[in-house]
Amino acid sequence: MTHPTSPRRTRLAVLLGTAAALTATALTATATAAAETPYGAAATGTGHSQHSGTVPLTTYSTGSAYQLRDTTRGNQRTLDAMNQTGGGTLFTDPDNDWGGTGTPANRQSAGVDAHYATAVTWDFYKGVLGRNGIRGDGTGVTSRVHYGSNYPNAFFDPSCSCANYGDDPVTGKTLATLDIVGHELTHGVIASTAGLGSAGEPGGLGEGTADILGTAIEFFADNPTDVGDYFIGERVFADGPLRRMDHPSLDGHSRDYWSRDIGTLDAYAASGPARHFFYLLAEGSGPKVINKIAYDSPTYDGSKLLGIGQDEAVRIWYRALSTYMTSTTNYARARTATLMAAADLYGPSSVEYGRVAAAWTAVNVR
Ligand SMILES: [Ca+2]
Ligand SMILES: [Ca+2]
Repeated sequence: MTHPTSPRRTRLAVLLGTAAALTATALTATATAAAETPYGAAATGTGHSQHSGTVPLTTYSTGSAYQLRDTTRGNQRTLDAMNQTGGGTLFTDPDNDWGGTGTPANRQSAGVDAHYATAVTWDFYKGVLGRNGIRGDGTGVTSRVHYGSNYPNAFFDPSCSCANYGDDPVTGKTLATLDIVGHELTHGVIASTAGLGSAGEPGGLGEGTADILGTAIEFFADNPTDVGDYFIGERVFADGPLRRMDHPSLDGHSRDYWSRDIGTLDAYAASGPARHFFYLLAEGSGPKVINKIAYDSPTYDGSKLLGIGQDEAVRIWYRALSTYMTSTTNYARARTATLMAAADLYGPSSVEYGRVAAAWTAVNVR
């Protein structure tokens, strides 16, 4: 259990992209425009990441060097923020082999994590959900790693489609893991779809949505080093994952079930029932081992639930988000939105429809 005044609690309260963080930082997406050249071509490099092992990277050859720039996915670029909170320098490399354990190669390794996970996120949204980029218009994301100094946090700025990742001062690791990158970029998807507010129940649903899709992206990557799990940020911090989905309150902060006061809590605590709903819908209640990790998900009323699988649960949540949710959607309306989405996708008499209703009831949203 986490003590309320521990450093970890402070981190929870600010972690992963609040509206205040977004407005506090004006990023310049054009910082590296001068580094680009019209005469290069896409290339495939090799990245040595901090969190995901050795991974392929789509890079860009200028003819004399390589850049962390992906012209096959909306010109996504990855920059070194050089421990500042503005500007940044596009990562370049002479031989297209990136990262590693040495210095300065280790600075590149954080860029590898971000560039890789941002490409996976693009492929997930396009391949699984038919969405063309975070904004839906084919434009890519600008990522910046080594943001700030001793900044164990990350955030997304929709105004420039820019994602920023700091480094944890304890472990020295970048925050740009598959699930955190997926979480941050999903804040961009939310901004382009439902536009869920940042406070109250809509704020909780926004953070829940980011954790749900971030987790789906981690599973989608099928990476043997960072295997899929229902934890958020499990690879970064010395004291374990930030949040979990099967039993949210085990982080010492989140709520497992809806209650009348939930809209008065911070958005991370208030996101607990959304995460828990998704886990129950996907995997069901009670003990279960997934990728060698043991879970045991409880229900509000002691009901025993069967899951429909993560793939269908993701499709239902995304359709609800992109079709029925709005800036003011609360938990009761999220239940309605997901039921409408389940009816659209699988029919109003489907097994899926019934299990959506049961999973909401199991987190006390009736
Ligand atoms: Ca993992
Ligand atoms: Ca995870």
